[in-house]
Amino acid sequence: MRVIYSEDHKLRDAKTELYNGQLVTPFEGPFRAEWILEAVKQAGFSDVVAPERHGLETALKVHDAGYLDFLSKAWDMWKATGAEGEAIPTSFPVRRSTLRRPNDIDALLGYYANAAETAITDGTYQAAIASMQCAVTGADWLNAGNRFAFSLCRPPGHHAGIDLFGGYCFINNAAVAAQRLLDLGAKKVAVLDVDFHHGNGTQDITYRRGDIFFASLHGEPADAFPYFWGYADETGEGEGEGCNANYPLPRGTLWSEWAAALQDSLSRTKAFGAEAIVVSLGVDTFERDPISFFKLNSDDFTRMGTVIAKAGLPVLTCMEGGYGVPEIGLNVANVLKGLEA
Ligand code: SP5
Ligand code: ZN
Repeated sequence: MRVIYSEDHKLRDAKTELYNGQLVTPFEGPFRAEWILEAVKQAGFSDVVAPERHGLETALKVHDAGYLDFLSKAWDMWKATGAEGEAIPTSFPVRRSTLRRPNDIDALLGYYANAAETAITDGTYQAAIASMQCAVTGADWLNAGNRFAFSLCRPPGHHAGIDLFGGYCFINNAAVAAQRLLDLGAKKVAVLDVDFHHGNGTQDITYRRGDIFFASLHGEPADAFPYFWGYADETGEGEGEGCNANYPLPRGTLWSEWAAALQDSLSRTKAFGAEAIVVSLGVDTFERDPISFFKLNSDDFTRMGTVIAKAGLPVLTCMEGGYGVPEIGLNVANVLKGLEA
């Protein structure tokens, strides 16, 4: 298992997250990647490398050019207004309003946001680029004939849509990795999203495409972020019809029910003809995760890796969520151990 990690994740160090009506220290902070790297090394995964430099060529195939341009300039535009705090969206296009792109930075933030908890800060874009490079480098490792890679992406990516940021995500690392595998010759790939939250950004990107099968296991949208995506009847459109599989699961879900959904998603992945699986790995399905409501324990994460490996395909694991508790490191390491078992 090659591990790809960039120190540049530290450039994403927001001071504020809008949570329960207050500006709190973000759940998604640099400590996460530190804890995960430490635990992964502790578990014996010692092949840790920095990502290769990659430009925006692959990202531009899954994201809108105006959106990436906005991300690259948002902090400077925000600072130029004299604002004291971090760049938090406050006004949004809604039902019956226009979707014309505005000029003003406050308006642009709302135009490109799918949630308001996530502030853009100095260094956010640079960290998001490094995170994306970890994913691309992992895809290249698989393309070279290797079975497994772990891209320790931070910030995460699965809530980042074609032209949307939010849910702590800016660039969709897993989607960029999937695109990279296709560009290098794969005909079909799958993205399997096991984060507690629905991978709405990945679904947005893949929904009308027939070359990427997207499956997501997540908390029921009526009760869990991102709330407005992730129902089972969202099955894809056009060339992508039948290539999207959502598995919404209730509060308190245990391994047994969760594993049944995983098994189904893997059968569908095989039937689709995927040549590789990109796993969007969130460990926020853990029983003590501070913002989620599934009940997986640390041993379940080992089982998860083993079940995914049994599909017999190359697996690129990209880091997504998982918060608050020291066990996030152990849980990630357990998935990697399970994969290689
Ligand atoms: C990558 C990832 O896991 N992103 C998750 C982003 C979740 N952000 C909003 C969470 C809202 C949780 N609300 C908890 C109830 C508090 N009243
Ligand atoms: Zn999550």
